[in-house]
Amino acid sequence: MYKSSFPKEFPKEFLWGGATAANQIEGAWNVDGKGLTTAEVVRKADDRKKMSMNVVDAKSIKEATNDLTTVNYPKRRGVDFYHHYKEDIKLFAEMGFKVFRFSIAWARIFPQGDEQQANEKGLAFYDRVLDELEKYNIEPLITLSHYEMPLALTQKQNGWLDRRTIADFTHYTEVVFKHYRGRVRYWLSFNEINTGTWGFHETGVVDSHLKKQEQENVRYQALHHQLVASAIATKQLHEIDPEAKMGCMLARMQTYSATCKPEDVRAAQLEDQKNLFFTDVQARGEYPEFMNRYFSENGIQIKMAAHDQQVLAESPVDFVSFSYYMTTVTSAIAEEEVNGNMSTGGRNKYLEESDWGWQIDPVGLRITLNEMWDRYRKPLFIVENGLGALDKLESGKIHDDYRINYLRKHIEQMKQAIKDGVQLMGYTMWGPIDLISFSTSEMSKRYGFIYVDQDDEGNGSLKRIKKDSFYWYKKVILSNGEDLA
Ligand code: BGP
Repeated sequence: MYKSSFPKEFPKEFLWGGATAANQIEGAWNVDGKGLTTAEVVRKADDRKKMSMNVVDAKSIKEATNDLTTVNYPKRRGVDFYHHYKEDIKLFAEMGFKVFRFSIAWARIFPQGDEQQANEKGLAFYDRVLDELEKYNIEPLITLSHYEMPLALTQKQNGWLDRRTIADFTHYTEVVFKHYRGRVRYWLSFNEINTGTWGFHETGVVDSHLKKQEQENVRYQALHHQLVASAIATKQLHEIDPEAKMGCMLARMQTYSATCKPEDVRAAQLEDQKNLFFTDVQARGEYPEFMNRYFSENGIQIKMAAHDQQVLAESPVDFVSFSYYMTTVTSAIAEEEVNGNMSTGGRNKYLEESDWGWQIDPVGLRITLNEMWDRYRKPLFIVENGLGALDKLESGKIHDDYRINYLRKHIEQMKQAIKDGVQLMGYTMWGPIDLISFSTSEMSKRYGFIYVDQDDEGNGSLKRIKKDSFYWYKKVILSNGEDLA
């Protein structure tokens, strides 16, 4: 009889851990030579249920650069990981982390983005972080660009819209690959690259004055430059550190069809294709035909250099990573919209929502994993998933059963997907320590196993407190995903 060789449980070497980003945890925005970043000029949201990420223009940047406080710009203060990293990594180690995902702030290494000489103090900070991780045998997973870049590059050349940014970025990547050679096995190029279709926070391009179609054109152009830069970085990494692996990173958002009407199913398929397009390029090395068609039918013209297609084809990524928070629904006719981390979409009446209106869909994770595995046949890595919630401190404790429930249900579905034959490398839940929210820059939207005493205005002792979920995740890791009770 035929016997399956696929594992029935989490593989022994499965990488359990947590994920963060420099601009949401580090703080220390103006010390040790660091330059100002694009994330640090985005004001916190006035309405916490709305995105604050796309209201940046020349005027707001000017206002931000004249304001040297952190009150309106919370990503400047983060949760001061810059000075608490030893304590925080010790807590991650206590939970048994096998991997810690964090990003390097490009502007710590190259404050203006285009210097020849790197800022030694910036390189030294991440050396200290790596020393600490090595002490506890925690594998680093580093994102090269997580929703920020040196602001100077926006001011000088409008961020990724300018082709010169490719050279600036690949100078930075060459320097960090050489400097950290042998110490980092897993790298990611651009965080949630697809969200560049939503503008400034990912591309560093000021385009709010443009009409919609022109904006779309500009964004896909900037993203083309990132796709090329990502392929060049992959090639560099393989040459500089042959043991190391490069992954791409997508905000994966499966789109369901609102009905079984074929027109609706087709509308959902197109949404899905537009989402997967980025991973198609990064994992398969070429622009898919459906996207070329979409560009030509929508008046989008992407300028490519003669050798770009070859560069993309030469260096596909080694593994495919993605964030997973929700699924959406679409139909040929627009429906009621709900919130989400990158886009809005139709409401799914079968699903519950988080306090921020994000639809919770654990089974969707199994579907996503199966589809991604079928499409790419490259190892998958879930590098973000989690629940942003309002936590209450009660006599020094946080009883966050809602978070445990959310994570448990998603991990159960991961296990199902592994049994379906999906090759899954690891899972880094988002925000193992409370941090500044990406979309609203508030502190009260908390994801962590570890509570940080800081409010939305930045008041608080920054004391770290273990939540109930801290002890739960420790058990999950210790039992390699078997004990989810
Ligand atoms: C992803 C981003 C993260 C992040 C997370 C949660 O889109 O990669 O940086 O913060 O979503 O989003 P939020 O902080 O807005 O709740």
